Amino acid sequence: MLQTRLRRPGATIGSAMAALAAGGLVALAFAGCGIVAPGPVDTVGEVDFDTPLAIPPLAESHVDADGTRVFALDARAGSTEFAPGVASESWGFNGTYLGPTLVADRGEHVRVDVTNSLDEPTTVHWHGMHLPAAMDGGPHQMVAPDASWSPEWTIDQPAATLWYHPHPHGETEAHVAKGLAGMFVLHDEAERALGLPGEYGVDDVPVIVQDAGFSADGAREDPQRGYAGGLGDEVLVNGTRGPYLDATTELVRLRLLNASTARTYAFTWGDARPIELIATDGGLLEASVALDHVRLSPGERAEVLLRLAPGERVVLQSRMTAEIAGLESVVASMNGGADAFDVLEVRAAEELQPAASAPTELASIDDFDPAEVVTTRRFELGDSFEINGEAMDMGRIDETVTVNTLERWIVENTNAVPHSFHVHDVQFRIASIDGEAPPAELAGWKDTIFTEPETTYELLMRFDDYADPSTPYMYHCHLLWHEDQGMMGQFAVVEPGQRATMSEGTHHEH
Ligand SMILES: [Cu+2]
Repeated sequence: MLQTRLRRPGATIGSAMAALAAGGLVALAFAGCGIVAPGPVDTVGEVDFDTPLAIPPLAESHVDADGTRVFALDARAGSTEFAPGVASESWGFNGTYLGPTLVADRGEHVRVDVTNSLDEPTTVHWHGMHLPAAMDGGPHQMVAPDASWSPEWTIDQPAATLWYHPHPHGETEAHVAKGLAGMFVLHDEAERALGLPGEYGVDDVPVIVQDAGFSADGAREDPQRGYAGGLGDEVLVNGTRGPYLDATTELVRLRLLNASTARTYAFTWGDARPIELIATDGGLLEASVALDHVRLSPGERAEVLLRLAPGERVVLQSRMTAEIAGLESVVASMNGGADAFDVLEVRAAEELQPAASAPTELASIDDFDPAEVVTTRRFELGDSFEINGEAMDMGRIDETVTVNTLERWIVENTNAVPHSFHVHDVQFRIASIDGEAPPAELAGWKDTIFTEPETTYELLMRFDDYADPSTPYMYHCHLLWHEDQGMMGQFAVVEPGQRATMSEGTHHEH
């Protein structure tokens, strides 16, 4: 538990605006938004690590007569004791905070019976999943209070760490911040054959990282806000404050998910050992990469391996710098870009189960052939909550994609602060960043990227199937406040020659 002396000093609107002005940026776009920029936070060495890491339960499922694996998720309100004896209002799936981990195999047909026990509408979006638009859980698949929704699809993508969270237009930040999020793990035969750590909660551990604000007595409170949105001055893992993980094996696989609404992390080990990255958003890399840090913006995932010696303690930290944050230093210091956190302590047992060495080759990833690109599109993330100069309009299809084609999406952040870019339905590859090949940690399958200021990203993605002219998928900034403000657009996948047919008033309400 953090000590109260770590409360961040109150910053003022004046200092926030001074910081923004000093950066010579976004003043017009972000002024008037009530920004009270948070001051720098450093909890390194100050976290007691006195609480066992909560492991989200595995979601129960049954297999129907037709072979469909059926899960059930119920979005509900409740209260959670983030500090013993201090109840805070929270939301969760099948519980009071976060949700169970769904696990499925490639090739399985799955259905999730979603019920909404909240007193307001929400949705459940399957982030990173390749599936029909009508099953995607975006803002057109609203689930009314007391209503239910049962999307089903066939898992048809490599083993990966995906997740689920609400996506109601204008309310996503609030719904996620209250606790509606969970992990969705996919396995396949190729991944199993590698013999990577795979015992859930033992040597294959979900690490859902979220920042939060707390009052001195331990009740949750709304965090201060920077340009990206709310930035809490503490970090929770799986909803646990001050968490430690007892490890019993020589090799541990951590599935890092940044489920924060606004904060970007730079994960490192406290003893400065390299962080061994094996997978990104959409699955395994071709080979592991040893890194100084793993940067994850909201929505991104990373699987990392940790090799342990008997009895040692290793602390997962986040040490952000202005350079990693893509911010000028004065702006970084007021927007989480200079923050350092103790995140999770891993405690190795005195005797550890031996582990085979991890294979050097993890997956074979075929490159897309740029010569096969049929359509090139451009997306400008400008100095407002807009993409290509337009805010999200539920009744407007922005892009129409022909099914079974390869596309090139050029995403240019022309702003002086970072954004991010998430595409539904597909996993993409980064072909280039400002004309250069991406670093190894960005060379695999991605569905969400951190877009640095004044930087251009060339993405290649293939739309294999699921044409539906009447139901769009989303692309958007995954800083949830920005998304809620309208930094989002819609694309429909259609058959050759077909036109997207959705128009205002034809939303699929359930
Ligand atoms: Cu943004």
